[in-house]
Amino acid sequence: VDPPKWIAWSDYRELPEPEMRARAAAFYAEMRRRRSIRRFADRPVPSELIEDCLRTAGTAPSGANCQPWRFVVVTDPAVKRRIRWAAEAVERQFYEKLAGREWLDALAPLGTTPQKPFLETAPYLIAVFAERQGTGPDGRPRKHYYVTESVAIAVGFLLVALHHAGLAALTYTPRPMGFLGEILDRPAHEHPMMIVVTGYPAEDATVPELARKRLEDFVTFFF
Ligand code: IYR
Repeated sequence: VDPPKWIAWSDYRELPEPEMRARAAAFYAEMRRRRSIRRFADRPVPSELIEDCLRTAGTAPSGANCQPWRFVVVTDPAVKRRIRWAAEAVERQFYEKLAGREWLDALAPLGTTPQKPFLETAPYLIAVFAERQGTGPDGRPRKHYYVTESVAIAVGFLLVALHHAGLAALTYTPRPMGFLGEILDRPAHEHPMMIVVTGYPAEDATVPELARKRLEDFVTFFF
């Protein structure tokens, strides 16, 4: 392994403290407006927008910088239809058999059902896969580290980027999700993690009135 080349971090920009405070507050004000929605408009979204948001996702930190994420962007109506059919089949099983009373009770406030029309309505389905291993320069399998954490951070970046760009999104996780790799023809070492559904919200999109925890209820300042 070659020793790394170290360069000055010239991209870092220190800001005056008042500006830091203003930016932190403004960013929070923007992020608190984000919601998951389940009804999308079928209006088209420029692909450049999605590409830039995916570039942002690709700036996420990752274990040993393996960047073990793979995003498969789906717009083809026929493929979206296949994904919807497969997803609704596993959802019927989930709601009827797998979930159980406790889980269904926890989901009740979200009003979710086995029907997933958004998988066809939304212009973009971004299927997220985790590469359990990569390929080294010699073409041999190369181990990846902290794969789940790394991909989850990248998805977080993606959600922030989409919201910042003015799009709505939903993280969607049917279980089991093996059908996703089959439909999208992914290799076996890629583990399906979720589908990020994105586009404009439907005009009549509603969201449940949910409360977010207050800072004191999820942060401990340990001095
Ligand atoms: N995947 C199912 C159920 C579901 C589970 C959780 I945890 C949620 O936060 C939301 C839904 C569905 O999408 O209906």
